[in-house]
Amino acid sequence: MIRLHYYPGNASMTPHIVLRELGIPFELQLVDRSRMTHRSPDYLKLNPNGLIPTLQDADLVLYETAAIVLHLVDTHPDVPLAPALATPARAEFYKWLMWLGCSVQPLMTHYFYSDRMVAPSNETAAAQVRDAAEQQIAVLMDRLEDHFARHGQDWMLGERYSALDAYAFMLCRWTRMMKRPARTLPQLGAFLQRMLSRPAVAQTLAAEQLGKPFV
Ligand SMILES: N[C@@H](CCC(=O)N[C@@H](CS)C(=O)NCC(=O)O)C(=O)O
Repeated sequence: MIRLHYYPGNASMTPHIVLRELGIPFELQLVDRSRMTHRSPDYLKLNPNGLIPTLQDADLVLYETAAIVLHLVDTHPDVPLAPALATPARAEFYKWLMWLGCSVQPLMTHYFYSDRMVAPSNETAAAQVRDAAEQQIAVLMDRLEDHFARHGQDWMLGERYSALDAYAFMLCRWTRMMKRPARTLPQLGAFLQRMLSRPAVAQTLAAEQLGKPFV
């Protein structure tokens, strides 16, 4: 059975939502960050980066959120969470997946782990990194807002829901304590509400025992 190593609210939320959207059996394995389990020898054997998530699918051990998403959608084509291979729509899917994973998510890392980006104990520099990351995240949230405004549809790819929406939901959710949360933007606010009304998302939040505010 597929096993997802997760921690509540972490990057594991995207594959968690995708697994529930697929409606396939899987088990959740908590990586207890409060006990530094993600740096334990056993976990490092699965994911030498010591990061969450990791997915086990039979003998396959996979890390990196975007790679896990692609593996899940490719192995379950009966539930189309991505456009067909070698189509323009699939190329758009790749573009947005990489944009979320390679452009937005690393800025989140700078924001949440700003102390790691500077010399040890340099709190002033860490605050500057955090503020700069927050400003750049706001610019990218505006870009996402514009994307929705331009196509005027419900989901990242327009009319059709895809795994991208789970990824965008998670990253928008991470802005909820920032000065200008994604939920305050008209298009993204409505998108987040649409996501919250999906059973797979509600089940994910409940299973991860997350409280309000959800977004
Ligand atoms: N590029 C990785 C990043 C994963 C990542 O940064 N995970 C965070 C949680 S959201 C983590 O494990 N942090 C623990 C740490 O950095 O010590 C991915 O997408 O899987």
